[in-house]
Amino acid sequence: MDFAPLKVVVSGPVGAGKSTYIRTLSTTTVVETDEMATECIGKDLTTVALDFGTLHIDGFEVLLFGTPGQERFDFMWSVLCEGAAGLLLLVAAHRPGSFLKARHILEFITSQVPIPFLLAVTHTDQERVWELEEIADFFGLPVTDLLAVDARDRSACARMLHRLLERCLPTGRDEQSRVTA
Ligand SMILES: Nc1nc2c(ncn2[C@@H]2O[C@H](COP(=O)(O)OP(=O)(O)OP(=O)(O)O)[C@@H](O)[C@H]2O)c(=O)[nH]1
Ligand SMILES: [Mg+2]
Repeated sequence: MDFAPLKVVVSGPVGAGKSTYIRTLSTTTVVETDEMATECIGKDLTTVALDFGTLHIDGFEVLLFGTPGQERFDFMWSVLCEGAAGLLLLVAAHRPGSFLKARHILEFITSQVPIPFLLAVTHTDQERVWELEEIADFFGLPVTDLLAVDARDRSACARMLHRLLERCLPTGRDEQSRVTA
């Protein structure tokens, strides 16, 4: 039985790993809109419109749409969230200064489209990181809404997506996540 493709939005503050996450998981050529950053954001390139990639997982075709992280491109959030089945909000554990912004993104998106979401906590391998429980407290969420993920690690990214799909599909499948390579 064929299922309609599922749209998943990957959002979060600058440098959380959104573009990396989509690049890591996509099995088709990723559409990227990274340009040289005009502000000091701790890296050279930044997404200015969207990232787009696709993959098959758990029998579904998933369309991954990444948002820009910079505030001045905030208008893209609602554009990209139209028709989305779920949201992955990426938050870098070593950048607590970005948590408020991340909470704002989460509140904005889920107030526009009340979709299931998970917090993907990246950069947990860095020094001086916040623990998952502390981040959950900051967001006022149960710790079960958070999962540590290295956006460069394909298995970890697939596990995260599998967990989100279980939330998007109430009759979600229990079998191990299968990513088509
Ligand atoms: N050490 C470490 N690095 C990571 C992890 N996840 C992602 N990265 C790196 O962090 C950087 C994130 O950059 P991007 O993927 O461009 O981040 P982004 O969220 O798309 O940023 P904007 O488009 O500017 O909003 C990349 O250099 C990744 O390789 C992680 O868990 N640990
Ligand atoms: Mg990006």
